[in-house]
Amino acid sequence: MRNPLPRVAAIHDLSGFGRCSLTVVIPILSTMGFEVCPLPTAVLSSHTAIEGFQLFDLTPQLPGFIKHWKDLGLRFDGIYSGFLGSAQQAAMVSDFIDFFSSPDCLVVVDPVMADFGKLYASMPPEMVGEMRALATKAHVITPNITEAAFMLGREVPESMTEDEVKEWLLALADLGPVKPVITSLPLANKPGQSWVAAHNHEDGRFWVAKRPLVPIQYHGTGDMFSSVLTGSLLQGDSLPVALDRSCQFVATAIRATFGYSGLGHNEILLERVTPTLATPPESSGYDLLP
Ligand code: PXL
Repeated sequence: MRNPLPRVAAIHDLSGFGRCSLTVVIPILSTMGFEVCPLPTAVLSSHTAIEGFQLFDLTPQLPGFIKHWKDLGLRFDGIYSGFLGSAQQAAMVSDFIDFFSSPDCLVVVDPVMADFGKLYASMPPEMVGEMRALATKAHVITPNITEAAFMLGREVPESMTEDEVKEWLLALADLGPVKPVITSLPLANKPGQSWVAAHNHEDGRFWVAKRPLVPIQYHGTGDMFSSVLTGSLLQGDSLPVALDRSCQFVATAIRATFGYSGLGHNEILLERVTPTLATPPESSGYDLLP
């Protein structure tokens, strides 16, 4: 029997402050009409970019949690992983996917580990190889440009042409995922624009969505992007519509926040914009990359 409310296993950390992972994933997917079952990978006082963060790694607890879910006979329509508490967890998530996925289950791996050319503070270097291996199990992966470079063993580019973006997407698809997406693309000759691109290896097409750049970085926007993309694909949207909706949602959240003075990088006003996810998708614009 199908789950009357589609159910998603969300394998991410719980960070008390800083707008990321489960505190972003749950409200977004829940507003989009999904039951979210969190499998917490770690509990933190805040995300790891805030000095003094406290991290409690749940690696020893994961096998017991997963066994309980197996005993309960849970079935999932989506499996969506993100920040892992240790490199060993990647193999656990991989086994989780082998056990719980079915032909109709969408598997999304956000290989959260790095940004701006550097691994996050808690990330061991082995995480790169482990995330690359985990990505082979996913239908969709959503690395930012730094994570994509690390997974492919390449330098993080300062700028890229559209042809290079296509070649990177093909290289990511070669790792296994049929729909690779790259965010935070440094497009040459496109100052003032934020680009995300995707490839559907089934039909060979490449897609791009872009928005005017707002001159500020807020934490958690990558998690917002991947969560909306996951929800949109699970709702049955095409890849370019899902890309466009995710990009639009992040742009709306940034604009809703930027107009206030005094809000910091960790204070994006998510709840101000989550209700927009409950309405039918309104296309703002995507392009086919020729
Ligand atoms: O937003 C990605 C993310 C998720 N979880 C934790 C993080 C980060 C990025 O820094 O530190 C704990």
